Amino acid sequence: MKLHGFWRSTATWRVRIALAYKGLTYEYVAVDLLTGAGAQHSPEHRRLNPMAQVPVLEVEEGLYLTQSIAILEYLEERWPTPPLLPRDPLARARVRQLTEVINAGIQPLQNTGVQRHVESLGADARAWIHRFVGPGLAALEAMTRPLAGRFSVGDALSFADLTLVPQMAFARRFGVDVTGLPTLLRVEANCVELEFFKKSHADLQPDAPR
Ligand SMILES: N[C@@H](CCC(=O)N[C@@H](CS)C(=O)NCC(=O)O)C(=O)O
Repeated sequence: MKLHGFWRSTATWRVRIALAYKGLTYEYVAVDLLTGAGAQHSPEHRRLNPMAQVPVLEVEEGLYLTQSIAILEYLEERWPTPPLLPRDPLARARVRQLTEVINAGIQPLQNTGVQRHVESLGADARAWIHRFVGPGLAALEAMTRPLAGRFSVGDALSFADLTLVPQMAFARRFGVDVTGLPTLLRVEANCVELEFFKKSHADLQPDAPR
């Protein structure tokens, strides 16, 4: 497999953790989102993903999957062990609920293209990010509190944790106050001590600045 991504892209980071957790090897293709107009807009990349975003997982020669959560679902169905979804239907739905708070409710409002557009309108992209990421994480904290054990939903690792860890890193990068989120901080701490989270960290990727 080949993962087309960018070191600090939170959506790419989710997929990296899943691949590492499941022990799957892959080739990494760096897509530089920042230099010039961004390599995500090149005709070559748009052919893989007309949304001009990362990640893209090339599952077989010439077969491309986009949308990080669809990719996680694919990896889970094709390599179910070790699992990233609980067996119980309600617990599975809870995992997806928390995952979508970030995937649909927070991340789309903060991505590079949105930041650039907000700036082009003469507004403050950082203030924009604070407006959506702070309250989004506060809502996630309230929803996670009654469900969490060692991880976001009970004691088993799931998609919800794979979306949480990169999102918390993003929040800190932009100075969003995360100190009032005790459940999310506890779950994050339990995740980041694990080896596959450590090796998936943005700063350790080949295209991260040294
Ligand atoms: N829903 C998509 C979101 C992908 C996304 O927003 N990727 C960002 C990086 S985290 C991106 O490629 N941004 C480039 C841009 O906005 O120009 C997914 O989960 O894969």
